[in-house]
Amino acid sequence: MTGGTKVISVAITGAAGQIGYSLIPMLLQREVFGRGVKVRLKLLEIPQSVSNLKGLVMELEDSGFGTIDSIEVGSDPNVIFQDIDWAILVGAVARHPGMERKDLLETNARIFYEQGRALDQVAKKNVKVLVVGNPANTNCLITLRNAPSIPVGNFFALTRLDQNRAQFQLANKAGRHLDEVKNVIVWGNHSTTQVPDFTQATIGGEGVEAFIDRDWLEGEFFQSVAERGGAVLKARKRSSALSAAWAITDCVEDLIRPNGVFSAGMYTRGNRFGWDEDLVFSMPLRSVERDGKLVQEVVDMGEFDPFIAEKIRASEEELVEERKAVFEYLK
Ligand code: NAX
Repeated sequence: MTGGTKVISVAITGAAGQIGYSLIPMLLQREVFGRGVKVRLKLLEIPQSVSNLKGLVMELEDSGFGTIDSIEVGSDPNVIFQDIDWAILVGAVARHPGMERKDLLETNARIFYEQGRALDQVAKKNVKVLVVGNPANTNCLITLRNAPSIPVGNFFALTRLDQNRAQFQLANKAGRHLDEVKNVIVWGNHSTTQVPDFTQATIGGEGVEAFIDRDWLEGEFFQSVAERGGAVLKARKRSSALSAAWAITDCVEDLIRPNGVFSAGMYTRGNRFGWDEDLVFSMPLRSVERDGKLVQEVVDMGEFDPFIAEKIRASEEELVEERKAVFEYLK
């Protein structure tokens, strides 16, 4: 608190990237950290992009956001992560032509290994960490394994964009308003093996199969959600940024206020589904108050539909393979 106003420290990495450009004003404008709460922005970039970042800072200053307390920029996570309440880890290296997937995993593993260690050393022990940079689930696993002093329940990987994409596809196909679509769960990896679970979803309180043919749900629906990012890239010549920023703010809100069921990747240790216990896996969560603190619990959605169970198994296998490729970065 400064002068009675609550101030929250929020680190955003990759802040000079295209998601950062949409995300930062959106977080401030939607007041996701609470009405009237001021934000101490701590923006991390690689040294070559700090100058770009300074341009963004000038724009933020010129926009006159009343919700900004201060802005700090830098390229050392040990400085930027000092005493933060939130870390939104967007910065990552994109796959460039000719780059093997294995090299992509390793390049990013190094980033999240370093940032996990920095969080462990200098962030508040109750910091909440949302990993966005791809491969998001495995990067989140590396981060939490390298930050052992922070509870594993404070780490999340973004799959809310997949949830939002799936919700739109269902509403659009059924010819109903988006608001009527509920309980769309995304299981597994944020990749093409992700599992948008239509069997739990409802439209206006009824199961989606009352409106939409099962063949379409198992075929085109799955494919269109998995390939939506690619479709945006093809059309826009740049990857999703506005919708990604919106999904990040949705997810932060889900984590800050009890707001119903949402999907995010969380650590699988102690899971009741029989999955490998050392993965970050997207699952249905709910924020609930316990002993005066807001925590996230896994929502029981009942038995899995056999088609969904098989898809979940494939996504789990993919995550196990990703983990093998980065084993040397796991503490
Ligand atoms: P950009 O390439 O526009 O921006 C990435 C930024 O990260 C760059 O400015 C770069 O300099 C910075 N960066 C790289 N290494 C860094 C490091 N070690 N520390 C700090 N900053 C670093 O990508 P953008 O479109 O903004 O996407 C960012 C990441 O989000 C990508 O990995 C992307 O694949 C991922 N996404 C994840 C999504 C999800 O649902 N989990 C959806 C959207 C997005 O595709």
